Amino acid sequence: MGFLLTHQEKHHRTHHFLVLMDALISAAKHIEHFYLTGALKGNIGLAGSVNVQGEDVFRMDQIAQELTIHHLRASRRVIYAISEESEEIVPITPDGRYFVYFDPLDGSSNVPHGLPVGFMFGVARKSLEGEEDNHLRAGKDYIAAGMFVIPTGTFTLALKDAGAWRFHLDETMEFVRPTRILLPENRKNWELSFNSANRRTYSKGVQNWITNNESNYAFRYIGALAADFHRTLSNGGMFMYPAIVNHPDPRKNRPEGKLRLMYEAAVVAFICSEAGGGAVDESGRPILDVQPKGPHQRTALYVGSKPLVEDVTQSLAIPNPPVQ
Ligand code: FDP
Repeated sequence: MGFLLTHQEKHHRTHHFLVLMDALISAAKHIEHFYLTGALKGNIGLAGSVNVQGEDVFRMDQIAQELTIHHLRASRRVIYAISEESEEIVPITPDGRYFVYFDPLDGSSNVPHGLPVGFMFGVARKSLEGEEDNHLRAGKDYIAAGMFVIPTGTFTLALKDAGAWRFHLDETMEFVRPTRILLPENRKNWELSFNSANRRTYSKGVQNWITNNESNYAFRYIGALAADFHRTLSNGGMFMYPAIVNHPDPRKNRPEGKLRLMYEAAVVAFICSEAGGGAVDESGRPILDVQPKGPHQRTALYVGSKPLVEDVTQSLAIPNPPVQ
């Protein structure tokens, strides 16, 4: 909080954002606690329902959702929230100041194993001049975005035009020791991260790009965006979740991509941009420029070190070259 207070004072900003951040951090600490003790308390089983994306809901997902909404409500600073766990936009405080887009427990296949998951969020502010129409904001209009990697006690927060910062949880449950994150230019530790089982379902351009580049880099995939992207930020390289366009069963194609724009792709794109990197969708368009048409819109994602994102973008521009 000291870091944020200094930031707000330096930029002559109000205390409202601090109250909001306090709510998000409190929610994350509670989720962290429930996750750490989840296996013993029986919280990591299935809750027996499916969410708006048609996926199984784990009990932890519900706990994380309820905790987050509770803290956002208590802050009295949030007009409405969009959450992966709620089909409808969640109205919170009509005279609030911010919009919060979040996924309280991203990477749910890791939950039954107690392995890393993410609590990811983006924040936009209502228009302070003129009419507010409550439209869904594109990533370039977020004022902050962050991700807690649970239960590792790490928190990465990016503030508009003020950098990406990583914090660590100390023994008193405070996030301390902010370190500025800039993607390393030296390619020595760069990594590629994608679900390699899907590679033959990608566009031919992307398949060729992988064939031509994969031997230059280490490969890592944990299966939770926040955890995989955490490595990308530290080591450099690129995380990608391309569109699925060549599945042997065409019904399983996902030309629109898998990840959600507002609380997954735009969050990591915002953080990456503040760390000196880039992010594009399947058409090579910057993720931060994509204007959401709906709260749960999906997108393909290529995010990480600029030279790699720019390079793969060239392959995206080639519709369907022969596979090499
Ligand atoms: P999950 O479906 O397990 O919740 O969109 C969510 C996400 O995880 C990301 O966190 C992760 O990067 C990706 O999907 C994993 O998808 P695959 O299992 O298809 O690799």
